Amino acid sequence: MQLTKEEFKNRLKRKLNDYYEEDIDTASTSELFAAISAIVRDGYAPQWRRTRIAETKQKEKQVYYFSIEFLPGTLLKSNLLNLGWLKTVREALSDLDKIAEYEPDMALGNGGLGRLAAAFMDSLASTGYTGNGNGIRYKYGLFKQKFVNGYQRELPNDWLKKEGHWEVRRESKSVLVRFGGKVNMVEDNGWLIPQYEGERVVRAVPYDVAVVGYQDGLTNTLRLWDAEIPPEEELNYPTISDRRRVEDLTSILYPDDSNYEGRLLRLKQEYFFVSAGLQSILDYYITKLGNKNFAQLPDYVAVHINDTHPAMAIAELMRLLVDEHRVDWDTAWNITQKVMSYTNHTIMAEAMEKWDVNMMSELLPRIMQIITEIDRRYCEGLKGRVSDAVIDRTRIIKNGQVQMAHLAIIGSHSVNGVAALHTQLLETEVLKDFYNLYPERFNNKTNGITLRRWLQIANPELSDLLDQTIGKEWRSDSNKMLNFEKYYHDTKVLNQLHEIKLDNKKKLAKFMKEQTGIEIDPTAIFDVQVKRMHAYKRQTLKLLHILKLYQDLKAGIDHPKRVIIFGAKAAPSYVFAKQIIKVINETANMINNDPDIHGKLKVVFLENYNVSLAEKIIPAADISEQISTTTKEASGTSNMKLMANGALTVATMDGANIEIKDAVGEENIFTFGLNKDQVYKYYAEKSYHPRKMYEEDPVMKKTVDALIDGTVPNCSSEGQALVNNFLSDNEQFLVLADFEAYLKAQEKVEQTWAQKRIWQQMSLVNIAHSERFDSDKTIERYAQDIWHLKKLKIEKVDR
Ligand code: 26Q
Repeated sequence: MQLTKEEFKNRLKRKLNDYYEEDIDTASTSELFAAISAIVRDGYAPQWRRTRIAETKQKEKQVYYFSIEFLPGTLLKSNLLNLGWLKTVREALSDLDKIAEYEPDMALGNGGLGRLAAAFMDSLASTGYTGNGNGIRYKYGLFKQKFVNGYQRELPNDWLKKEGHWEVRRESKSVLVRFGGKVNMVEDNGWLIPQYEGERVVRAVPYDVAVVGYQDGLTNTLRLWDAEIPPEEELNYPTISDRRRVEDLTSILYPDDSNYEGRLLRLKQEYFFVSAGLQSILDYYITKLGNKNFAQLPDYVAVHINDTHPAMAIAELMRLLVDEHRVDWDTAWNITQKVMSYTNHTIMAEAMEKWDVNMMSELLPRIMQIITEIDRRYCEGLKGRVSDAVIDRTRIIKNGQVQMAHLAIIGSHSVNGVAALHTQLLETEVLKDFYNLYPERFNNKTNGITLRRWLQIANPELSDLLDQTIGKEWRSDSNKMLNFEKYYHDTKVLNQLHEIKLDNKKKLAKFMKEQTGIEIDPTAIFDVQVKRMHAYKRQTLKLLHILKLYQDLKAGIDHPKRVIIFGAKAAPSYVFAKQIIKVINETANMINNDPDIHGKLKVVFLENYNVSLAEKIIPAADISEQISTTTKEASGTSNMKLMANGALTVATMDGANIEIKDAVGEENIFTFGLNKDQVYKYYAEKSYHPRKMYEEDPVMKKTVDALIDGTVPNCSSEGQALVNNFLSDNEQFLVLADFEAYLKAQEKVEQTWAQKRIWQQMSLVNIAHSERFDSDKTIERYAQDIWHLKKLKIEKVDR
């Protein structure tokens, strides 16, 4: 029996009355939110319990997804949707959207990597696999971004202060994690066991968040760890600053998304959640599954490490098996390799994690010993079989540093990239020595997105149109979306598509007006670039395009009306990224207030881009900017969300853009720019001389000069910094090399915009083919190829 409107209202009345002695029309938004979320928790509780029981009974293999970031956004609507209640509740409460806005984003991640982890959690539950997330319960999520005089300011994101949380504290599942001290190996019955001295003991307390699968899926668990002082250790933490050091462990999420910094606290965080997670896995294996035969562990457990941040799991599992459970080294190593698998998310050298050996020895003496032994055996095993140079390049410990990617590859049975090109580059360039050694370990798993959130929740109007045309099955079977292509010549559907987009643009225009005061014409082209601010993603190329349009309009050269919308946070320590923000904000200010432009061009940089803001912007986009330097964007996922919502992509042949092009066909995407061979040629031959390009191309020169000739006000030093960067032979991201091609691609955009029907048709093809990037499909491939999972059988429940 499905929940009816009346039944929902009765439950809501009861909760409001019990908790607050209020009624639906007298309760405040926060009270309504707390009451509705309590009803939702009651709704999934039976399924959560059944999933747990089925797990212990059926004993199917489970995957544990270890990630230092999870970025689910808000959970109210997605839980309602997955319970099958969203429509009913929307009908019962006209202001559901307003109530839902009360919920703070669970922003325990920086960007793509964290969002992918959240999407995978949803997909595992929805496709029927038992998958558990393992991460950190940060007290403060990713910083809140404000602009002051055009500069980025960072404010703390105190997401836990509001009530109505989804988490359950599971004190009884706490474990202890040890740091520092000295370790001596002593003999015990012929076995060398470590004796610790003077170490600090921290208690890891799990907070479990239910991951509700779609419709008849499972309800899985995302386990996030908090750090506390163990009650029995109180005396070892006598001072306030001792106590604070424990709190600090899980206090903040590192806001750097690509620049590696070897900070001690980060190393502590990594070990903390890895050790806690593995201990709880082994506890479960021993007590619930009643198994002490660790050789069988790989038949029951897969541990996946999301980038190298959890790579210490390899050494920690060895420690637990060898030291705590007395498994011999070779057996333990065999088990570990079979259990572990690793996803790489970047080829950029500056993002590769390396930890100082001395730092690691001091903080984690036993782990460092184990890594040293893994490294020693690795080198010894290869000696004489491959050249010393290869051993030297691939070993784990080098120049006093632990190469985490090498540890991850050596200790895993699977290494995957996140888009076809990215995996190819791993195999042929970045990790080619490893590929030659272990070709069978390498595989590609192109990223995906949860279409449920990006269509059914963010774009209900488009979802209704799909229902009316192709039927509702696409909601649980995304393959069906391909049928939407049958409406390619259907004028009525094309017009409806246009109306829906216009409607979404009106809503966003209203929101932008409220946020920024800028007046927006919803019939203009909405040109969107949303992602972290980074030199390689080239928001700068978009900026140059804006300046070119501005100069044209000033000179009387006409262009269709356009609104350029940015959303991007810069890492607080990333000076260049912050300079770009300042310059874009000043450029926006100048253009938006220039009467000569007559509103033909507007630039809106929305503050604090996050999942919730993405849900507002993406359904309103006409153009999706995916303009990274080819080879640099591992995959990208906003590209997928935008195409699913009918935006047309302007793209370099980088990351998953290539697969988007393959899916929609060349005629339904605007591609431009250097290909991978051209990019590598510039690097190899050191033949990039942008100043020459600039001197020889008057259009380029005039555009770039706008940053330093006083055209853009209030940012002369930042403007100069950008220009110096563009003109340097060392500028790795080749901005000026792609400038002309980018302008040409944008001219094509304008010509296509003038042919409304063709635009709608292209949009329709993009929507239909976004099915290819459904994360349910990605997760099926991980489940089959890497983790070897079987689906859990579970009965349907009444909600
Ligand atoms: C590392 C060390 C110390 C502190 C922070 C970090 C750190 C944190 C986050 C390094 C990297 C990240 C995040 C990387 C990320 O989001 N990468 C993106 O992953 C997406 C999912 O695979 C891809 O689509 C994007 O192309 C990739 O940039």
